[in-house]
Amino acid sequence: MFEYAPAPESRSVVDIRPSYGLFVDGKFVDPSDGGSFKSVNPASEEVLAEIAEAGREDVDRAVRAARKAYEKVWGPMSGRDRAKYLFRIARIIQERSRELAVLESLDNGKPIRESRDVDLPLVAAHFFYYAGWADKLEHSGFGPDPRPLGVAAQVIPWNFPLLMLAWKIAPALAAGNTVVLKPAETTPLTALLFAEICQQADLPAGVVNIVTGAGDTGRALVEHPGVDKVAFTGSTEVGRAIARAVAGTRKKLTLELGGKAANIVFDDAPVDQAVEGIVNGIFFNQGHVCCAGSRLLVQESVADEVLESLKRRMARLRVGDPLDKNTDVGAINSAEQLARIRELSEVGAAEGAQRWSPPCELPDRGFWFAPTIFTGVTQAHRIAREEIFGPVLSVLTFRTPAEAVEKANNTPYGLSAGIWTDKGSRILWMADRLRAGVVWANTFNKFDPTSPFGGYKESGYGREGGRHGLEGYLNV
Ligand code: TXE
Repeated sequence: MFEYAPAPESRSVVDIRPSYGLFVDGKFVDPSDGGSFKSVNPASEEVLAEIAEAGREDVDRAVRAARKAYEKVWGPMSGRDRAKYLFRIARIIQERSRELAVLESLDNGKPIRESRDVDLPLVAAHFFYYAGWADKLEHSGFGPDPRPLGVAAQVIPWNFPLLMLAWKIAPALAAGNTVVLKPAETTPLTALLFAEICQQADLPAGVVNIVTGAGDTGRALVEHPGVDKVAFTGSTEVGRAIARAVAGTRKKLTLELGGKAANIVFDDAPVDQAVEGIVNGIFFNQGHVCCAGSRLLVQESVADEVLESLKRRMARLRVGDPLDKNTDVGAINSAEQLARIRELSEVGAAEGAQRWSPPCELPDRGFWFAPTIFTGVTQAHRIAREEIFGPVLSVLTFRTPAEAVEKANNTPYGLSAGIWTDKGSRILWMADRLRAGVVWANTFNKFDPTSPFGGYKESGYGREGGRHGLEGYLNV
């Protein structure tokens, strides 16, 4: 057992205020009914700040501010001027990336190595990338006069708080829309720091509005009649509720929902490389990843070898203090998510799969779950079908490529898949048949602002990233 005490040097780079208001029309304001909630560090259960809870009246104020900014300033502005603001935001993000990374790790629980080396560079890259589009929309195959949609309502989850914000806000602004964004209730802090960055960049008031709160705030936002576009990333269940709320209105909708990706290892794959890919696929960000490789499909002839090597590798994973640069697996984001992971893990054991975790000391405070694998899993098991959204891998085997395809596609989801093989022709054969929005070959969890991302089936619809991501915010 160890007492979680964040390294003082890292902690001091962020200046967390005791309380935060809502960011509406360029200013931090108090919520109309004074409601608030707490944001907690999941690694220590320490309260980080008191956060304003937006009610319907506050959401209305934010949507009106976004409408006014859209009609008076941002909509009529030239793409070239919009680009200047986006480039300025991108540069400030780079300049303040250490602060943003530490704050993200404190609020979310993810290892600093990931927030510093993965999330933050990608956040800046998205703003740079979409800044480059803002003055080129007329010359890029969108037709003669592509127009923004208007006011975008954006609701995001807690697993990549700032990166999901960037995926949503950067293309929306580049295309000329204004936004009201609601971060997840467990991870509002980097969105609020982003609001300060908008002020620092002199972004015109009302172009970006941040309303904090839980599901009721999100519901008020997506149901608001002044909204032209709804973009949501989160659970399939809430995605369905949002699709129902938006049906029959003029609002356009993009949904990025859950996943249950197969990471498929063939017998000709280099074992060490595949094992790194399996570990990255499921233990990156504690498995709180919609495209996590949460089902390992391993060819029967190499299953024992791959599993032995995987267990040896897992025994070397360091679980603990998210601010320690040596940490591989951080804290689970919330008590609720930990309860969900524990419940499904118990179901897996009760249904007869064999559970294994490396010996691993977990801190006594905070929310933690040891990296876990289940072997002997069949397709009927719930842990093979349901999204666990934690550091838990379900292992299945296959004999032929056709069987691998059949098993990989046997899921209501279709967000991503991975293939590990030495044969190029097999990669193409598999990729043609896998019903997943992203298929990685001999790598996993690779993201780039130039690539569209999104799902088949219950993983949602619409694409984010690349030029396709802009289409979701344009009338062409
Ligand atoms: O998600 P929610 P939760 C999956 C994952 C996880 C499960 C539950 O399996 O275990 O969902 O997580 C807002 N109208 N994913 O409960 O509730 C909410 O405030 C409008 C996968 O945290 O979907 C938050 O901002 N908004 C996923 C956001 O929706 C509503 C990422 C997501 O929360 C709302 C997260 C409503 N009625 C969870 N209810 C992924 N695809 O990456 C809630 N919200």
